[in-house]
Amino acid sequence: MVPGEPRSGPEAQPAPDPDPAPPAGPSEHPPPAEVVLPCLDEAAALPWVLGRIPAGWRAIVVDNGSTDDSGAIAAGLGARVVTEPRRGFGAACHAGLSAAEAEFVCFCDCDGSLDPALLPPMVEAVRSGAADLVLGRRRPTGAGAWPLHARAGNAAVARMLRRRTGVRLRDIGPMRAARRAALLGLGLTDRRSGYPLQMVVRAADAGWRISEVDVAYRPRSGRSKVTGTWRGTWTAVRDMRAVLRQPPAPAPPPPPPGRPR
Ligand SMILES: Nc1nc2c(ncn2[C@@H]2O[C@H](COP(=O)(O)OP(=O)(O)OP(=O)(O)O)[C@@H](O)[C@H]2O)c(=O)[nH]1
Ligand SMILES: [Mg+2]
Repeated sequence: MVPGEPRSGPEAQPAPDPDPAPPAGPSEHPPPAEVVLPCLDEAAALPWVLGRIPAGWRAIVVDNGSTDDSGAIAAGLGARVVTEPRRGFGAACHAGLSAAEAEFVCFCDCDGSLDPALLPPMVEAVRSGAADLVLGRRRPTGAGAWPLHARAGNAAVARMLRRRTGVRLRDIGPMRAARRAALLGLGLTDRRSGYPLQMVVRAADAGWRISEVDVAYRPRSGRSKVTGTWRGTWTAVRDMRAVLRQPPAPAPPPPPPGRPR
């Protein structure tokens, strides 16, 4: 069992620590799991998101050029902050993965739409060998959490993924868990909106077992950047199409070690 329980309830808003610990560097004893949180101007959501990181785990907030003090706020709340000046969701996610040290790495959006407290069972599924990659299937908690055009686009991508790889997923969501070394072995190259899809495609090509679990999807805090804007949606669709056009990697890396055969 991977330890980890939420430190606070959904309504809790932990106050910034007045005397925060210095950001953690390379550790002799890394935590059992780390949560990579790509972050572009998410000051409003950070207190809740970081308050929901399971106890004993570490948050890696990847500051992707924020101008709202997100990096300082995250550090003040005890997160490890990694700075990635190159814009793009994939650039931020990959900087976090590259900086991570734990055996298990999770990804979660940093806008308050997804609850990191739901991650421990996902990691446990990987640890136990039940799956190699676990995705959170987003279940909107109400109107406004997930605009219709974004849901339709996502469903279309899921259908294309199935045609391309045979893998049946109902959502290509951003919340995930897998082994760090195995993720690095996928050699992901996309640094924009195609990153999450490329991860699934390459994992499928490599014979990973991919599963999904339901996770609540709430209206984000702060200003929408992707699904709430035409430009963001268009860019995401273009990036994902480019990923699906890529031929399978010639010699896919073997499935992650340590799983029962
Ligand atoms: N869009 C975008 N998000 C980034 C970037 N770098 C980091 N992020 C973070 O990536 C996460 C996902 O981005 P979101 O803007 O929530 O994308 P989305 O959920 O598809 O759409 P909205 O919530 O409607 O904006 C958030 O935590 C962002 O702060 C970037 O360059 N672009
Ligand atoms: Mg969002």
